[in-house]
Amino acid sequence: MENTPITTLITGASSGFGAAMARRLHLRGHRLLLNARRADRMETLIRDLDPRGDRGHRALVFDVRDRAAVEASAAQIRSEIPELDVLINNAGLALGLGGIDQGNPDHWDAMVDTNVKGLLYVTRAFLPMMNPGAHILNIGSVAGKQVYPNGNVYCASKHAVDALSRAMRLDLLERGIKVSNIAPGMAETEFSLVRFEGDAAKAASVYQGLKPLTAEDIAETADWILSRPAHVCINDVLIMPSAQADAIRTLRR
Ligand code: NDP
Ligand code: 8X3
Repeated sequence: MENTPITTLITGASSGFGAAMARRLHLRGHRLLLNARRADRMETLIRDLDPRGDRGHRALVFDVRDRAAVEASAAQIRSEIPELDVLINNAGLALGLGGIDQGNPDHWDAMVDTNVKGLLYVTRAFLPMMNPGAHILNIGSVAGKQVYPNGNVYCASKHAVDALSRAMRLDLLERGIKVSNIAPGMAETEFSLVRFEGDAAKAASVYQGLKPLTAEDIAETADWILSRPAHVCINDVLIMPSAQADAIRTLRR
């Protein structure tokens, strides 16, 4: 049994996969650094997990698109905590679902800036705290394996995450840092609510007639990946609801 807890940074921890991973890894004894923009949600989560504050969980409130804020947070944490064992790049979003000729360039900026550039900023800023044996887990998507109609820029951003997971694995080999990628299919979180800008009926219709994945399914997968022995790296997991064959085909009853 190790004396010092595993220190894990999860981006996008105020909702969905990130919050579920936080709950699961708390039970595994990790010390959590939870990032998102909504501070209140993370404070509530931290209080629920560890009411007395014994574990030292921290909320790191920043927008992953804001490079200066990411770097300032990393510098602050580096002055307080000696090393980071696990980085989970999970923060991300889709905005809109429509043809490329109808696309909103503001949505494109938000997706590329969050899903791709945000992931890069966080990884670059926190890597100096990571030593041999550390682990980076990127949350990609089936949309990073296959494009689907009207998914254009979101799919492109997740293809970039898929490529970056492979590139990081090459570049960090000599530093002994593992890199894993989880590529989920449809999961019911706040993802579709965000995609359709608060339209709850439209968001619910995405999952109508089938049983989607849950955030807990992804947290369980992350936990399994992170708890493999030191000599084993799970490079990539494509995880789908049984009712979804690929990015395009679903069975609805
Ligand atoms: P949610 O909308 O429930 O959670 C997204 C999280 O990302 C929130 O905590 C949000 O926090 C955070 N986030 C968004 N933008 C930023 C930002 N600029 N800076 C910091 N944090 C940010 O969705 P999911 O849990 O489903 O999504 C998590 C990841 O999984 C995303 O990368 C998504 O693309 C991916 N994914 C989701 C699938 C699904 O079907 N649900 C399937 C495959 C992949 P806040 O708003 O407080 O900043
Ligand atoms: C989220 C899953 O199929 O909506 O990445 O793109 S999907």
